[in-house]
Amino acid sequence: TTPETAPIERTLVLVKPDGVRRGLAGEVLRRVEAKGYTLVGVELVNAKEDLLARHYAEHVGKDFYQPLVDFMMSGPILAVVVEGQRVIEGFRSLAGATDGTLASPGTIRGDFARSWGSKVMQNIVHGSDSPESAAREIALWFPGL
Ligand code: RTP
Ligand code: MG
Repeated sequence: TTPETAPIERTLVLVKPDGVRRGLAGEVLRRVEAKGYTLVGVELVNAKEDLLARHYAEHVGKDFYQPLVDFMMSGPILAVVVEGQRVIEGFRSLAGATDGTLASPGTIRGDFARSWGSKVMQNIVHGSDSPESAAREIALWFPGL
């Protein structure tokens, strides 16, 4: 019999400006590598508004959209392409729930993010939510990859 395999996926991980500011970029990469995923692209980016508008196209028009974009421009972002079997779901699981207050301890957000009021967006990391989002986002942040 042939060994059981799952297709290898790629996902886009962002360590958001709060994560970089707090010195958590290495901690995020450590958790990704400890889980067994592979780093295939890493870059520190000062994102411009047009890149963020395309990245967050699904949120344009929501009340948190402009504060979110302003937050994402408040400092450098570590953009990372991560590869592995089921890595899209796997990284979302490592990241935890969007709201850091509610995210389970043991997850990146649960261990490092608190949130209230306008700070809900400061949740350390982003991870693509589907294969379609991953392909779209990787093309935006790593046009050469
Ligand atoms: P992400 O895209 O960053 O991985 O997070 P997510 O899927 O868990 O959350 P999503 O719904 O896609 O929202 C994107 C980011 O917008 C900020 N946010 N603020 N009510 C609010 O103020 C609010 N809701 C969402 C968060 O930074 C969230 O990660
Ligand atoms: Mg999302």
